[in-house]
Amino acid sequence: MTDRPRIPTNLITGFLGVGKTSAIRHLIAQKPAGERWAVLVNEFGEVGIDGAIIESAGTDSVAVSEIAGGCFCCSADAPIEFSLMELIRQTSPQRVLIEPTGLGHPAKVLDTLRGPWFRSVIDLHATICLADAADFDNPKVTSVEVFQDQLHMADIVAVNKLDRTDPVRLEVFLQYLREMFPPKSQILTTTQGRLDLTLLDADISPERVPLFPDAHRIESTGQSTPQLTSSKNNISFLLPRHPVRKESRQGDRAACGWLFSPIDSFRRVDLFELFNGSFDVHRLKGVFNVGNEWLLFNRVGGELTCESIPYRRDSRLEVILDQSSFDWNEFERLLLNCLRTA
Ligand SMILES: Nc1nc2c(ncn2[C@@H]2O[C@H](COP(=O)(O)OP(=O)(O)O)[C@@H](O)[C@H]2O)c(=O)[nH]1
Ligand SMILES: [Mg+2]
Repeated sequence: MTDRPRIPTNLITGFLGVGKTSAIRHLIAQKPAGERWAVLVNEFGEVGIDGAIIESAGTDSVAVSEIAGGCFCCSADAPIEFSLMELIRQTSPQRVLIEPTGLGHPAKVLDTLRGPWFRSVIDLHATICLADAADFDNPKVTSVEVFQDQLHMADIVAVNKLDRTDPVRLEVFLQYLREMFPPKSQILTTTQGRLDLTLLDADISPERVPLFPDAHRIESTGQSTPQLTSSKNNISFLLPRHPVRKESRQGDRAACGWLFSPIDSFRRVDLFELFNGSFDVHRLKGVFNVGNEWLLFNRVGGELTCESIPYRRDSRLEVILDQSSFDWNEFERLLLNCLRTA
């Protein structure tokens, strides 16, 4: 592998729900014909959704791998080295994009990419942080050291969700970004993660060091270590109406995911009602068979959106809360109530 040209690689960072996956989908849509790309996605919850979303957006020339069940920045046995090397070995990509979890600290990943495993394989390009000006107004988010370091370690900050950003708040946030040191290579605004392909190869300097290198370091929670999931693996274990449930917890956040048989079909109105409920969701995402089509649900804070998606493998849901415990049994009962009767 060492005699090949090093592979341009970008980290696409940002807090929960800011638009990282949307940005990757948009970048994939601009991929030059004939180029092979690989995308490595890390998910906080045990049931990965982003891999499915990105796979649906791509073509055969985009390989997607997903590490679910914890951040690769803070888990003792996080297999980023193995999984990324394997992805590169199997697919010989001409570009690699990496989406860490919204709770992920970029420092360890950047160190790994610059370290002995990848130095001769990867050519580290711009780290692009998506950000939401509303988060900058939310003390629950601004107090998170990982959030601060995601901004601090980015070469480029793209302030997303401009369509629902108050202009005064936006200006305050932009001013903060302009005053950061070392200065950003670029600061831009966008919606729906629309990043221009040229950003991936933008000039970057200098090498940035974290403000909080110990934020989000290894925690021993007793939870399982991250799994390299190919969502393709799960189907044979899924019986209709008997979902597999995977709970996890990190610090003061609880997460839970479900996998349903592809045969299970849900009533969309009931899903809308359940997902719009008044529980303290930080992030909810899922893909569901609703009979005549499959839908991708996305909730960030109180905002729920839904779109059609070509993914067909299984229905799956991941919920991340801003609280450490929750009655998941009751939530699962309500979820099962959304199933159509056979
Ligand atoms: N209103 C609005 N919603 C957006 C924008 N960009 C992304 N979203 C939505 O925000 C949610 C989270 O986006 P996603 O890309 O999955 O964020 P990620 O968690 O950072 O990967 C999805 O429902 C997106 O459709 C935007 O510019 N404006
Ligand atoms: Mg994502």
